[in-house]
Amino acid sequence: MIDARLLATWSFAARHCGDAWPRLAEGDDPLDVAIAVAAAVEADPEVDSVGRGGLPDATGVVTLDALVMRGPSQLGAVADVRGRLPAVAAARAVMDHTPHIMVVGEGAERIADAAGCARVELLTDAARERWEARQRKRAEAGEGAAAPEAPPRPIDRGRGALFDAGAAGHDTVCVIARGTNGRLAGACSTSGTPWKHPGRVGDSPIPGHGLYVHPDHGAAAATGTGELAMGSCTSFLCVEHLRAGASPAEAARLALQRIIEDHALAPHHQLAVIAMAPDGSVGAAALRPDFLMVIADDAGLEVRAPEHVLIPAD
Ligand code: SD4
Repeated sequence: MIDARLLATWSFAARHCGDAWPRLAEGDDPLDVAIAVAAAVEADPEVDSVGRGGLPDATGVVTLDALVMRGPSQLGAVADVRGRLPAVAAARAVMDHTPHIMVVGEGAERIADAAGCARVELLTDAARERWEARQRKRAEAGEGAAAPEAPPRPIDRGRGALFDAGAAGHDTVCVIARGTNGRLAGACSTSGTPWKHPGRVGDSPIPGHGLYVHPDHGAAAATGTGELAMGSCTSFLCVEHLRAGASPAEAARLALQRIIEDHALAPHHQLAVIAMAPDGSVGAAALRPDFLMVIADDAGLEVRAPEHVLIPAD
């Protein structure tokens, strides 16, 4: 009997992993289950950065990016999607119903409509109030209202929300699943960096950057400052370390060590990597503290810190 296991980023995924776990344990397709968890997080307005409830771009518009993947020839992604949920279902439709891997903007919204995604106002009152407060603050400070701004990093105290009231950060739900058939699959979804430039796309929907799955070598996903992962192909690199024989925690640490080597890090930069080997063993690493991961398996549901934190608390 092959052990099934679910692995996800941030404590806000715990309830949704718990809900989906019985399906995986009973033999459901791991991609279906990973997508179900990501879709549930997207729909949860208490999650302040993914899907409905996510913080908007500089112009007050929430846009979503998503990727689903079973392996190098089975994957689909969407980016810059407005007003549709779940974005992961649209990504699945790109995989299942088009010869392409990524579709963006209006084209992705058409695919979402054809896939039966709901038309939803993604900007909640709470997110709008935070955007308006940010606009006021910047106007008072005499800064251009739409100028780029470095967001504070997300802090996970295990209470669901990652950002103190008035602050803004960024994060993503990444889910990796191993089914009872031993197959791996992954799904990730994000509303990206708050106050991002309109049209900005991060690492999450890009294969090998925000998520990578190889059926023979393992799976990895990243959350945090997308621009770091995009410059160093973090998820792909992590899976390459798995392929070379590293444990999941060590593979994640090595992928983040490359980030430290490649980038001049700023205080708001954070990146965390979760990894699963083909045998179902899991591990994670984060550049900085305050990242939590979720594991659901036969032993129950666990929310815990990664094995490695490369840069100690300030
Ligand atoms: C991005 N990595 O768009 C994604 C989402 C995020 O922390 O901000 N994650 O950069």
